[in-house]
Amino acid sequence: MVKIAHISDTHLSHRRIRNVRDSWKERYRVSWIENDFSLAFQRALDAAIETKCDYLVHSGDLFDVPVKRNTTSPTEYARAIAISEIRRFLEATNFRVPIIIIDGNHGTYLYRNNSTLEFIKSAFPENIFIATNYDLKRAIVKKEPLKVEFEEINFYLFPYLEFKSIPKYEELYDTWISQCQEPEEGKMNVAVAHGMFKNYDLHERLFSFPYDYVALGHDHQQRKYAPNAWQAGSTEKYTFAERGQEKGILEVIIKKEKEIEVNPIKIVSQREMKQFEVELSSDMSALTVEEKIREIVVNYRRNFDGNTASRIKVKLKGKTSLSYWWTIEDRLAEIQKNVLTEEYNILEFRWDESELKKSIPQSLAKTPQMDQYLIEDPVKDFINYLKNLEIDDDIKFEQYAKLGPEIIKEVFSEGIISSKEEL
Ligand SMILES: [Mn+2]
Repeated sequence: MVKIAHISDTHLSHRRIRNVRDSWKERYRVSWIENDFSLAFQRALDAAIETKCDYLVHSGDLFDVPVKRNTTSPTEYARAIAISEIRRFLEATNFRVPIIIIDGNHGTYLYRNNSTLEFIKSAFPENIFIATNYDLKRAIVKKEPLKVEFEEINFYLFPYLEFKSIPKYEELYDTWISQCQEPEEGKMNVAVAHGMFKNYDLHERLFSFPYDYVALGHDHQQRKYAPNAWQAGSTEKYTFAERGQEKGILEVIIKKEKEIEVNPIKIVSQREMKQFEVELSSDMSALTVEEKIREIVVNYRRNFDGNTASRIKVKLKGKTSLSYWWTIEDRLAEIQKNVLTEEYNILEFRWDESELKKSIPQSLAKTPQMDQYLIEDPVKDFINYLKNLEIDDDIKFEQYAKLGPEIIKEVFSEGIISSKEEL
């Protein structure tokens, strides 16, 4: 029997800049939200110690940054927490538990050949085994496996890869998995991967092999993907979409007769993350809307305390007119300014108007609307949209027709995410 503690998406060094109170837990050192993620990491490792596991697996996004083109490095505070917490884990387990960590889409300089996992590895070279995005690319090119082998168990590693971005990539990746990542007979075999089907960054091929367990990361909701595959979920709420989710880690027991047992272990955060819905109608004045929102925030009117302050989102629904909306937006900005002060126990205040329908005056409504297009085939739709605009200048038309699709491809290459917040 082998016991694995599976944790994921700890996003250390996660910071929010917009819509949050400019307040620090320790001035110029660590902000409150960043501290939440540090505490969650600490709790996750506490839970892992409790399981008395034989191996600790982290399935990606240990650090929140760098991400995509944002090459910001993790904060020094987050780096120190990572090292000191891992040391604490190793000491508590007498340096007997190997730690396996893979790169996600966060914490890695995707366009450079570096990962933040490298300094973690160099701090504990005997105990930590990593696989970076770069290691994966190299393994694919050299047609070599990417795995860590122990006497009784092999770990096959699948750091994050956007294999769908180029058809050739997908083919190469598929071939590589089939040829290099096959489980070994007579041993226990575990795959560790960062990706989810919804985003097309998790390869089906992984599920064609009889791995005893597939430790998944990237999906912040803890859940079972297949009888032998689980997403551990994030350790702290990252977006408001996660406000109702239970966070935690997984204890995975693999038995000789190839039967697995997966036990979720909860991690509880002290921070409240709450969403309020406000329904608007076309005849509702900005003043009425303001009053409705003031009725919500008044319940938080007490001295600010960073340990217990809430993260609040107001979701606006229904209808309004565009001219009302401009005033409402001004009011919202005013309310935000008011509540992110010492007088309210609010850490974050934001609003979301993505589901609010704003009607525009007839005079402005003559031209076709961009949002009626870009649905089926964004590039083709864009050309149709251009035609409908009846642009007289041929040169301009050609320029738009050339530039537009390039921009669309760039924007949509990341996939369309319904919420404005990103994972
Ligand atoms: Mn991720």
